[in-house]
Amino acid sequence: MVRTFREHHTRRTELLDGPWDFVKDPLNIGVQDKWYNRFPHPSQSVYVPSCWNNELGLYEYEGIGWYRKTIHIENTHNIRLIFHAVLGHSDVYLDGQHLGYHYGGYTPFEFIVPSMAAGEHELVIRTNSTLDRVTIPTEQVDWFHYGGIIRSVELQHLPDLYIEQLKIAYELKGTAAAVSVHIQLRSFLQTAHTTKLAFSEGGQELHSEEVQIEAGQTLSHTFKLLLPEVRLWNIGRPELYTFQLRTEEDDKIERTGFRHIETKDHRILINGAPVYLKGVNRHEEHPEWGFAFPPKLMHKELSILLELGCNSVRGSHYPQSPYWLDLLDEHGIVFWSEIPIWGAFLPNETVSEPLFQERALTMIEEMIGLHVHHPSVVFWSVHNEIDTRTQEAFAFTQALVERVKTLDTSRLIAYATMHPLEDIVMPLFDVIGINKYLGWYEGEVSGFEGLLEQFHKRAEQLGAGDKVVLMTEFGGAGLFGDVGWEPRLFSEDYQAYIVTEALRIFKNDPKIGGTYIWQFADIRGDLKSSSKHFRDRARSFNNKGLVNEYRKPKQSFREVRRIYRSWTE
Ligand code: ADA
Repeated sequence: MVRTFREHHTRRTELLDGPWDFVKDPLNIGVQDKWYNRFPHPSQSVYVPSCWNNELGLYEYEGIGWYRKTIHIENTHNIRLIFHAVLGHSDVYLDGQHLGYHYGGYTPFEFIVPSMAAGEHELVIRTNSTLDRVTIPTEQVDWFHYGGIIRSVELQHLPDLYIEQLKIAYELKGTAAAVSVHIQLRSFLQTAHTTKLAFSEGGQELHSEEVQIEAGQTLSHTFKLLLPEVRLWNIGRPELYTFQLRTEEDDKIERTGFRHIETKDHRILINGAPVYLKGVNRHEEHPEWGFAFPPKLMHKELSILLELGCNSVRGSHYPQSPYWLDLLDEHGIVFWSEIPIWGAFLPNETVSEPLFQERALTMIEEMIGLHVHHPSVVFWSVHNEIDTRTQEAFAFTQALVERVKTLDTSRLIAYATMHPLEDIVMPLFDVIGINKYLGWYEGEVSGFEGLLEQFHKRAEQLGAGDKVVLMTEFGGAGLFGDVGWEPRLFSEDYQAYIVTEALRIFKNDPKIGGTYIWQFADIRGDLKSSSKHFRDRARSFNNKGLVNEYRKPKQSFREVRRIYRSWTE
């Protein structure tokens, strides 16, 4: 299951999850040797979705991997193949023909095959997880370089006239919602055709009309409706609406919620009321599954976050599973969504590279396309910790922010900076996120008071003094089980001390609108004996989790639970 609800009742869909043949290609000979025509022997069987690094013998493997699956089509049909997420570069082949290429990692891509003949077909995908200086993320990144097909592969049977897109936007006027429904229909027919459209919610038809579509064409069409009284989605009070669009032969279901987001007096307002965000940073990662995080564990993760008293999650550092966002929608938790530009060691020249920029813009489009209907998403974040002191970063940021604005103006545009006192990009945003590790990488945790004082002055000077400021990262490592009488570095005690002291300081600052602790759970790190980076990652893990990698609570978890639950604003 890819979502918590069905996206189609009429359209036939199936997941191609399960065992696929897999072979690694460390010498990059597969293309030359035409593995897409004849898959090599021997191969091993790997479960999809998964990361290959969770298989024995592939723990450290970064590079090219080929997958194969034989699919059976009962009757000749138009087929849509959706790859919900594949890490890195993907080339897809069907019966030896190249269907196309995609670069990314955490967003879907698809291919349409009209009139696919009945019988057996061979689907092959060549993936490459290698990171370099213009991939996103680049080779210097603080998480493990996993590879593989990390989310489901889906096969859909399309009728000759099918729904290609359904997009629901709205504006609230009090409790009335002015809804604008944008649809795209595509025809494989040889002649013009008229079809009846019906749009409904909860079994009640809201709109119907007939539309004509020319032979072989795509029709874009928008209709508007007014819902006189809607119940609003809010933190902890998640009202959701499930809309269905039907044609004579096809359907598409989208779920959304109605809420209004704005900022005022350094606070985020949801439906006019200020909220203080109590959050954590969450990687969608686990030692047994890597980034192919199973839905069952997401349910458990959600219970732990609710237990902690959180009302928000930062999806560090990439677009997370729609299933996870469905759960957040259903429980009224605010989500921060971002693309995987991880900049702490990003060379400044990289941000001016056209290929890097093009990839970033595509990732923004794909992230918004994927998550746009989720009411839980309040922030679109464009990068994390790039060198925002430079003109290159300013120009790049401007392009990213502009792209977000062309796609969605209903959310807040955000980023996270590690240079709060020198940053020049602040004025471009609605929300500034500060990442600082006082008490861990530098200084004492008490230094946050002085730092924030200076930051607010500087923001004022830059004309950004009225922005919402969130503490998007802070914390320190605590090795699970290492407790003692004194708070030593790397002990659970010291980690709990840093986090609680930082939370106290931030909550006393009226210009801070929320906190995201780094991080929810320990994650596997990118520690290499040959590299100068991440040398403090004991066990090859980033150990700053409030829970360890198996979601067992540390002392910091219990302290934060006490604090977050006591904050009632
Ligand atoms: C950065 C970064 C995180 C993580 C953290 C740390 O702020 O954004 O991904 O690497 O530092 O643990 O040092």
